[in-house]
Amino acid sequence: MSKDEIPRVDLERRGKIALLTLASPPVNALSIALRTALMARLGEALADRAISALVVTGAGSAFVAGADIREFGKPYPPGAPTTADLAQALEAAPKPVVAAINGVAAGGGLELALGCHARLAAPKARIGLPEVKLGIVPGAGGTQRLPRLIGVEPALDLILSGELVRAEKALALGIVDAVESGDLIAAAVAMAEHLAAEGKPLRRTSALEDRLAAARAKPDLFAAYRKDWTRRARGQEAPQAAIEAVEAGLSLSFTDAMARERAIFERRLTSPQSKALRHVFFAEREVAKVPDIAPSVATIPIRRAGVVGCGTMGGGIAMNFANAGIPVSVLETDRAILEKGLAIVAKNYAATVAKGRLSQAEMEKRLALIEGTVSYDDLAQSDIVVEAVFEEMGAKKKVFEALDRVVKPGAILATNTSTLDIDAIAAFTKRPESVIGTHFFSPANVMRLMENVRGKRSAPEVVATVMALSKTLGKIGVLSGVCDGFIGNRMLYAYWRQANALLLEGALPQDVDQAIYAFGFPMGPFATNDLTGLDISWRVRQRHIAEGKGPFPEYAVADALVARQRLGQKTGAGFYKYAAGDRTPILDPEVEELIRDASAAAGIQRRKIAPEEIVERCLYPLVNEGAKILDEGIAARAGDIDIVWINGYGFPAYRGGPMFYAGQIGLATVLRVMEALHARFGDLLKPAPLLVRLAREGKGFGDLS
Ligand code: T1G
Ligand code: NAD
Repeated sequence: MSKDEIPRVDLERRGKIALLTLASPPVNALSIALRTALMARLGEALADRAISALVVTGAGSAFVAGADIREFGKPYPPGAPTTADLAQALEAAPKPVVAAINGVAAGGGLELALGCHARLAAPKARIGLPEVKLGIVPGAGGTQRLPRLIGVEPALDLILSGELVRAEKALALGIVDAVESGDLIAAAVAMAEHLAAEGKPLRRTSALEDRLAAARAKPDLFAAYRKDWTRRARGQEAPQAAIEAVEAGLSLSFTDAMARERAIFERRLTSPQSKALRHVFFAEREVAKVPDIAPSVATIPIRRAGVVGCGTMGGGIAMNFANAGIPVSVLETDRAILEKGLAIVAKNYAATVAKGRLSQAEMEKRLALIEGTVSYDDLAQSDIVVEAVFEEMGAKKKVFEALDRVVKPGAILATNTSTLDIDAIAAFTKRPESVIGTHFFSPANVMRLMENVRGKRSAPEVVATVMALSKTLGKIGVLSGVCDGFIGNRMLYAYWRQANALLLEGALPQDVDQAIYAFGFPMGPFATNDLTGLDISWRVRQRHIAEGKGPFPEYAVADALVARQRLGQKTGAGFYKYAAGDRTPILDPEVEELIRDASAAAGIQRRKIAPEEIVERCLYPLVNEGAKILDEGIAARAGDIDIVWINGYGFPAYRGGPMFYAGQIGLATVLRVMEALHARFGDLLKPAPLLVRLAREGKGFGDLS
C-alpha cells in the first residue's frame, strides 16, 4: 500500500472474530480519514451478529503512531470522530475488543489500546504517550485511563518523560497483558475468543478505581511532581499541564475529568511552545533529505572505520562507531598519547556502566571494537576515516596526504574540523570527491548533532553516505555548505561577538549568562566559553585577523584573560573561577575590575542593560547571520539551522530554534532591532537582505520551503 492510497481499515473475519487492521503508511497516524474509517468498521463489526469479539491491529511496522500531527490546527469537519470518541466506543463495546500491538503505539495509538478490554504486544512494540514532546498533553483519555490501569505515579512518569517503552517494560508496568513472540494476531484472536466464551464482565479501563486510591493517600504527590518537573523540564509548559490533567482525575468523575483533559489539550494545541515543538518534530525529519541528492543514490557500506587523533574529540568519535557495532582503529602520533586517549574512552564507558545505562558485557564488547595504532597501515582498509587532529592547516595537510597515500580507493576521508576550509583540505589529496566534513560536537559520544560539510567536490554518494551514517551513529545529520564556521559556529561568532560587546557597555558575564539561561539555554556564552576553552576561540580570532577579518575590539576582555592564561575550566579560571574538581562558576572581582578597565580604555560610559536587551542583542544578530546562511545556500532550509542550534548549541527546543523563534517574534521586529544595531555598529550588523525581504513581505523563514 503506497503512501498516497486512502487510509483505510480492513475488516477480516477469523471465525467469529473481526480483525480490524488500520492501514495508513508509514505509521498509521490517526488522520480524520483513518478515524472515520475505524468508527465505521467498528460499527459494522458490532452490528454483525456473527461476530462475537474484535481484534484491532496496525498494518506494516506500526500499530498507531498517534494523531496525525500534520492535521493539528487544521479545520475539523463537523461530526468527524475524535480519537477520544473512538477510545470510548471501543471501551463501551458490548463485545470484547483486544488490541494486538504489532509495533509503535504512541499517543492516540496507545489511547485507543487503553480503550480496548485487553492488550497483547509483539516484542518489538514500543509504547508510550510522547505528547509532551510536542508541547501538548494526551487528549484522548491517556491522562485518565493510564493512571487507572497502572497507577498514578507510573503513569505520570511515562507521560512526563514522553518516552516510548519496550514491550517487556510495558508488561512489567501492566500496560499490556502479555508479550507474544509468536503469531501475534493468532494469539489475539484466541484471547478474543476466550473473552467472548468466558462471558465475564469486560475490563473497562475507565471503571478501574483501585489504582487511584494509592495516590489519593498522598496529598503532596502532585506538588512534588510539579516541583521536580519544573527543574527537569525547565521552561516547558506541557509537563505541568499534564500533571494538572492527571490530578483532575482523582477528584472528578471520569466524564468530567475527560472534559478537563480535553480543555487542557486544546489550550496546549494553540500554544507557541507546541507550535515550536511540532516544527522541530518535522524539521528533525526533513534535515535528512538532501534536496539535490535522490534517495536512490547508492551509499558506501561502512563496515570498518578509522579515526586520526585520540584527543578530546577523537576518542568520542571512536566510541560512536563502536556503539554502532563498527570496528574502528584510532591513530595517534605516539603510544603514550594513544594510551592516554584510550584510557579516557574506557573511563567514559565505565562511567556509563556505573550509572546502569550500559552492561559490563556490552562495555567490553564495544571496547574490543576499538583498536589503537601508531601506523597508518592499520587504516588502509577503512571505509571511512575521520581526522580529529589539531585545528591547524599544517596538521590537517600532513594527515590528509598520508591518508591519501594509504587508504583504499573509494573510502571516505572526513575531517572533524570546526572552522577550516573543507575544499582546501580536500585539495591536499588526489581524491577531493571523497573528502567531506563530519563535524561532531563535544562530547562527541554524547551530543546528537553531526554537521556534515559538503565540499565543492564531495561526490553525491559520499554526501548520501555520511548523512545515512549520522542515523547509524544515533546522530542527527545536518548538511552544511563550506563557509567559515559552517552553520553553527558561524552563527556562534555573531552571537558571542555581541555578548562580548555587552561586557564593555555595562553588563557583567553573570548578567549575560543569566539572561540567556532564563531564555532557556542550559548555559550562557561566558560559562560555555570557559567550558570549551578561551584559547580555542582566541586561536580562531587570530586566524581571522590574519585573514584580514579583524580587528575585534569587542573581545578586549577575553583577550586580556587569555593573556593572563585564564583559559577557562581547564586552567581553573576564565570569565569565572572554579574550585578544584568543581565546574560551578564563581564570580571573580578580578574579572569585574578587568572589565571596568576595558570599558574605560575603550572610552565607553557603562550603563545598566536589561535582560530583554541582552537577549535581543545576542540572538537577533545570530538570526541575521542565519538569514545570510540561508541566502547563500549554505543551509538548505531554515529548519536545518534550527536543528543545528537545538542539538549542537542548546537552543531551547520549545522555542523552535533561532529561525522559528524569529518567526514567532515577527521578522519585522527582528529587522527593526537589527536596523538600530546597524546604525550604531555599522555593516557588521547590517540586516541580511533575506531578512529585509521577508520582513517587508510579512513572511517568516518557514515560508521559504
Ligand atoms: N503524524 C504525522 N506524521 C507522522 C507521525 C504522526 N503522528 N509520526 C510519524 N510521522 C511521519 C514522519 O514525519 C515521517 O514522515 C514518517 O512518518 C516516519 O517517521 C490524541 C493528539 C512513530 C516512533 O508523538 O515518534 O496522539 O519524513 O522518520 O524513526 O493524545 O515517528 O517520511 O515524510 O519518525 O521509525 C503522538 C510521533 C501524536 C509520535 C517512528 N505521537 N512519531 O519513528 O520514523 S499526538 C507521537 C514518532 C497524539 C493524542 C494526541 C516516530 C515513530 P516522512 P520517522 P521512525
Ligand atoms: P585535541 O588537541 O584534544 O586532540 C588532538 C589530537 O590529535 C592530539 O591528541 C594530538 O596528539 C593528535 N594529533 C595531532 N597531530 C596528529 C597527527 N599528525 N597524527 C595523529 N594524531 C595527531 O583537539 P580536539 O579538541 O580533539 O580537536 C580535534 C579537532 O576537532 C579539531 O579540528 C577541532 O577544531 C575539532 N573540534 C573540536 C571540538 C571541541 O570542542 N574540542 C568540537 C568540534 C570539533
